[in-house]
Amino acid sequence: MNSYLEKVLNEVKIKNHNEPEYIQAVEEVLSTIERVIDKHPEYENLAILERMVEPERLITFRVPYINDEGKTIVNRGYRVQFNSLIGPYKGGLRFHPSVNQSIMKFLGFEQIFKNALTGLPIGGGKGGSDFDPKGKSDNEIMKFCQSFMTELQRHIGQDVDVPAGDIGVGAREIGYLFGQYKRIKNAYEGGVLTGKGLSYGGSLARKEATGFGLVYFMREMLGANNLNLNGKTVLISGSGNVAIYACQKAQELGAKVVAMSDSKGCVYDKDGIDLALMKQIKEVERGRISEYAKRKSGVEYMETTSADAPIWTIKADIALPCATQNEVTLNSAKSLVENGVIAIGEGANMPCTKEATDYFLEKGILVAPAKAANAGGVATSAIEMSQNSMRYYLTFEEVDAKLERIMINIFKSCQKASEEYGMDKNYVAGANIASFTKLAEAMIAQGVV
Ligand code: NDP
Ligand code: 2IT
Repeated sequence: MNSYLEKVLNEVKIKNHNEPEYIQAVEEVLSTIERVIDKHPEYENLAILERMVEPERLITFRVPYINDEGKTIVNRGYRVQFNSLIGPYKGGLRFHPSVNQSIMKFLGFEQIFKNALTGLPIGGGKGGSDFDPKGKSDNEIMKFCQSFMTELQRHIGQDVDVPAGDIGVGAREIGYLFGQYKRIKNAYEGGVLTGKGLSYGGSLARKEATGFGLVYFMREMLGANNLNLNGKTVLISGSGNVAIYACQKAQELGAKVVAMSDSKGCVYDKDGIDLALMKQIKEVERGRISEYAKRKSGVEYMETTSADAPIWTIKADIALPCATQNEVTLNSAKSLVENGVIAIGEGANMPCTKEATDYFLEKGILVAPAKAANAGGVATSAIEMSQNSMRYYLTFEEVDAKLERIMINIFKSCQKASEEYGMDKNYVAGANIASFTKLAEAMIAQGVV
C-alpha cells in the first residue's frame, strides 16, 4: 500500500480500535485500490479516503418494550447513515444478538460500494439492533418493531433513508415496521421501506433477488472463465432468505446443492437438497436445520462446534457462503481448496476472512465478492422504490429480467476494472475499484461536504 493509504488505514485503526469488523472491511477496500490512488495524487489533498471512511451520521437509540411475561426489556437500536453521494441512504436492518457498532459500520461501509455497483441511485446505510427474534412470540416481535420504529421514523423517509431486511428481519418484521411508520406519519409513504409484503407495496421477486442474483453473477463469472454451473456440486451455508433462493436458482441452472446449514450445524444430502422440505422447515415452521436430517433418510447432520464450520469440509465444486461475516476461516478455505473447489460466491456480507480471500486468490480460485455478488437484493429494493414512486407494479418476469441484466452488468464492471488495472480475474479488486472510482468522481463533483 502507498503512503496515503497506509496513513488513512492507520488513522482508521486508531480511531476505531474497538471495531475489528469495521477495520477489516476498510482494509479490504484500501488494500485493492493502490493503483487508482497512484493515478490520482490529487485525492490526498481532497481527503477522498478520509471522507469515505467517516459515516455522515451514526444514530444509536434505546428500544424498550414489554415482553409477554410483563417484564420491560431494553435493546439498543442503530442506524448508520454512511454515505449519500449517489442517492438516499439505503441498506438493511439486522436483528441479531451479535449486532454492535462495529458490525453496523462494516455493513454500512460495504453497502456504499455495493449500491454504487448496481448503477442505481442509492447511497449506503445500515441499521439494526441486538434484539434476538429467536424464540420470541409474534406479539413480542410486533411490540419490538413498533418501539424500534417509533424512534427510527424521525431519521428516515423515502428520499432520505430507506431501510430493508437483513439477518433476522424479513417480511413479518418489515410489515410491523411499515405499519408503525405509517401510523406515526399519517401518510402512505410506500418507498420508505423495501422488502414489503406483496399486498401493500412490495415488489415481486424481491424475496428471491439476493439468492437469484448471486447465482446469476456466479454463472457470468464461470462463463467468462470457460466454466459453467451445470452438473456442479454446491455447498450453501445458511438456510435463510439468501441461502434458500440461491439454492433454488442453482438447482434451476442444473447444479446439485449437497449441503446447507444454520448457526447450529449443517446437513449433507448427497442426493441433493429437497428444497420444498427445506422451505417448509425454515420458512413455514421457523425450525432448526437438524430437523431436515430427521425427516429425510440418508442425510448426515454435522454440528458446528468451532469457528471452522463443518460445511466447508465437504467436497464440492462451488461454495456459496450465505450466512454471516467471517464464516469462512483460513482453515475452511484450505479444506475447500484441498477438496477441489473452483469458485466461491459470497452471498453473505464479508463471509470470508481476509486471510481466506487472499488464500483463494493465491490458489487461483475464482472469488465473487459480496459487494458485487449479493447486490441483487438491494438492486431489486431500488426497483421496488421505483415501482412505489410510479404507483405501478411490474410482473415477476419483468423484475427478474431487470435483476439478471443488473447482475450481468455488475460482473462486466468488475471484470473491466480488474483488467484495466492489471489485476485480471481478481474480481475482489475489480468490484472495489469500479465502485470506488465512481464514488470518488461524485465526491469531487459535489465539493467538500
Ligand atoms: P436470514 O435471517 O434470513 O438467515 C440467516 C441465516 O444465516 C440463517 O440460516 C442463520 O442461522 C445463519 N446465521 C446467522 N447468523 C449466524 C452466525 N452468527 N453464525 C452462523 N450462522 C448464522 O438472513 P439473510 O439470508 O437475509 O442474510 C444472510 C446474509 O446475507 C447476511 O450476511 C446478510 O447481511 C446478507 N445479505 C442479505 C440480503 C437480503 O436481501 N436479505 C442482501 C445482501 C446480503 P440461524 O437461524 O441458526 O441463526
Ligand atoms: O446487505 C444488503 O444488501 C441487504 N441486506 C439488502 C439491503 C436492501 O436495502 O435491500
